[in-house]
Amino acid sequence: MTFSDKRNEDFKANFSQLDSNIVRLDVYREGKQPEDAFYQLELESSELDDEVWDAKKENGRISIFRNDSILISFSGISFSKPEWFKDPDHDFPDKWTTVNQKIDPGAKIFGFGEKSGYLEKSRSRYEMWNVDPGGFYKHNEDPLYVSIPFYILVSPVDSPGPKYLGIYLVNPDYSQFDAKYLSGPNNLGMTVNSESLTMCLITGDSLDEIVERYTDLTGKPCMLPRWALGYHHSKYGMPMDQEEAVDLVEKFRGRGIPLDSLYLDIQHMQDYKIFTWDENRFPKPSDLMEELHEKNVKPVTIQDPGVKIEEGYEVYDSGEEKDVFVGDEGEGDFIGMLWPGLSKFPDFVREDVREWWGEQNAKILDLGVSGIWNDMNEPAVFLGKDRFLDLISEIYEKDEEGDISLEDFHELGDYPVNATEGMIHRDDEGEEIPHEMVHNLYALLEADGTVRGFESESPEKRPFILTRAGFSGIQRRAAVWTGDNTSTWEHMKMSIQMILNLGLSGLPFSGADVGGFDGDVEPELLTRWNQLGAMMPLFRNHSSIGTVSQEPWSFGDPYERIIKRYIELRYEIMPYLYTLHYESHESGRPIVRPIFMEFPADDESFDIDDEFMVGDSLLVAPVVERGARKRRVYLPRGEDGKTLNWENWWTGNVLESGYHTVSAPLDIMPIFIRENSVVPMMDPVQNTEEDSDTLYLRCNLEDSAESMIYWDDGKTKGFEDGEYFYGKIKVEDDGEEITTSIEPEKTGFEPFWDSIKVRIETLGA
Ligand code: MIG
Repeated sequence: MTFSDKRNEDFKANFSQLDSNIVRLDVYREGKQPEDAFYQLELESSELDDEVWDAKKENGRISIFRNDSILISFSGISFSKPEWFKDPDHDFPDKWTTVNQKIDPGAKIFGFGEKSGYLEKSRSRYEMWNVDPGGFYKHNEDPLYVSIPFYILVSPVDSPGPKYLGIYLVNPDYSQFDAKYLSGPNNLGMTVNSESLTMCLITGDSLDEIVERYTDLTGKPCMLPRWALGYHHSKYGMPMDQEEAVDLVEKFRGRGIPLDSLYLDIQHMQDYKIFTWDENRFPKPSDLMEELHEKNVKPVTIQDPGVKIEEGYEVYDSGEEKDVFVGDEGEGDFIGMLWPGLSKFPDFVREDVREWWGEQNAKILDLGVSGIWNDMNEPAVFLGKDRFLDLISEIYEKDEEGDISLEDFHELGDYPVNATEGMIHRDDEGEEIPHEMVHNLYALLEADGTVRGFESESPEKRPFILTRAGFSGIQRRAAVWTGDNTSTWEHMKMSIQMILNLGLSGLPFSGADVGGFDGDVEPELLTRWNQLGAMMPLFRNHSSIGTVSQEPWSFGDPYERIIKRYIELRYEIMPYLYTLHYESHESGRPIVRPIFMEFPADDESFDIDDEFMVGDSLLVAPVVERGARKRRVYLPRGEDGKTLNWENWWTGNVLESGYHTVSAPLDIMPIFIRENSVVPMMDPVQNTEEDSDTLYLRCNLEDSAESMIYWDDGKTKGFEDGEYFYGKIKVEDDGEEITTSIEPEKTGFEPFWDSIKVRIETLGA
């Protein structure tokens, strides 16, 4: 159904349907029907089914109805920048499409991917443009590394529209969202740097359904190897050489602290040249890889996109030969400054370049590297040609004036880290594509190339890619970490809100640098952050060069003992976490969820932003305040306000729904098990290669509890051919005895356990 308005710049607004739950809206100029967004998606839509949908134009508004009730209405359609627009840091071509949506005054907004700031996203403005904020970011700093133009409106119960509505702006172009209501009360404005705009409106009866459908569109999260869920250790500048790498791992093993992965940051390269090893410090990389594998530790190496310009350097030479690099608006290839100095950037837009990137990755994977860490892929460029020439002329001018000072130099040195101006791409047909159209897709396309490397090295193995930048759909290829945070309590708390919103944005596997990246961590913060990290999908300790060492043992006891205990806990609940990971791969649903996602009938739960659920059984209330030895906890109510019993994980004490102040000495992060729940567990192994022979069932049992359990070989793609175990655990207490059973749904793999033990007793800290 198409609407037009001759007075208003001849716009056309066309509604079509993807299915009975998703409508597509295209806004464009007469005669300029938009094509599907580049690379992203093919959205096959058809005429609206008038049994389900209806659309109307009244008083300058266009509204869409589903089963006779209004979904949402739009106004203010224009092909210019809106008044509320905030000038971005980058120059964009002057082509804009703007739309306002009327939203319920009481609506809450969630999603928007990787945004710092509060869990609820209204009263703020968001930009979608992948950048390196440089150094570290602050509360509400925007934009950041990842762009996901998707959000969910949750309306009050008495609102005329649906309770949940997902809105996905399909354009990967730069966009800005006004959730501050600058465009008018209860108007959520959206403007995009394009001649047309395509969005999908996703309906559903629950947040779960909305996220599932959003990932039906943009892709399901990849199934990672099991070691991805283990404890990962990383530090920029460490290990500095081969011996230190082995030594570090031996310290973990010697202290009995579980470890699954060790990261090698840029210091492992020769002069920061990607896919190389420093000759003196890492002379025998394949020996090192072998040694790490013998100790069941998976090496992950960092790879930035910038390729150093240096004849004789294999990666550069072969890139030149195949003409893989991004072009420059002027002539030749774009040249920018990155870690290795003047560099060129692969043009991942092209299929053959992604293939070439895959080959480079395959070589390093062949050597024994297990995972690839894609950093700087917004892409970050320290200094582009334009800025460089500016700098030179500024220096000349000042010099001619004869008064160039040290301060001047400092000012000149304050250059941007996102100097992508001038980049120009080519598609597979050789057509030029302005950088602005593909900027937000750069990391996603890079990941596509990286995956090819894994596939050619070993088609059977599941890839592990950790990426800093991304766009909607990155969940298909990679895990995300939330970039450069700081070793502060504020950042630890903020990470919860970021990770929860990432999960609501179709990206279930993410994590923050545990302990904080920038600055010196204090022992108490490191301890509290490891407690929190143990419950997050990605559990990686990472910090910057020149900051205090933040290994689990860095501050001795009691910190080491406590951190160790929580890393062990991580391994104990691995069967639970791995099951959640598998389910998130199948459905797109998050692993860690805001309280209200599990308890939407409980209004109070929407105000809770410092607790979260892991799956549907565990409520985690991390301590995010320095010096706190107790904390206030909200335990939500069930359907129809039903009071639930929540069991304290550590003491076995039962508390009812409502607010409580619970004790949280340094060794306790409050965790509660939901009434009638069972958490499948195993022994606290030292890494995911080790097995436990017992399946423990930790229960909070009134009468009966159920949980699913998934297990497979943890490494291969055999699960795609049915080589996995999936079943329903049931524990029942009829007042006399407790019985357990597992009803298998799939038995294509023999799971780890020989025996099953019910744990109802207190575990103790
Ligand atoms: O310009 O590789 O976010 O995790 O340790 C800094 C060094 C480059 C930024 C990443 C960080 C990594 C660091 N990198």
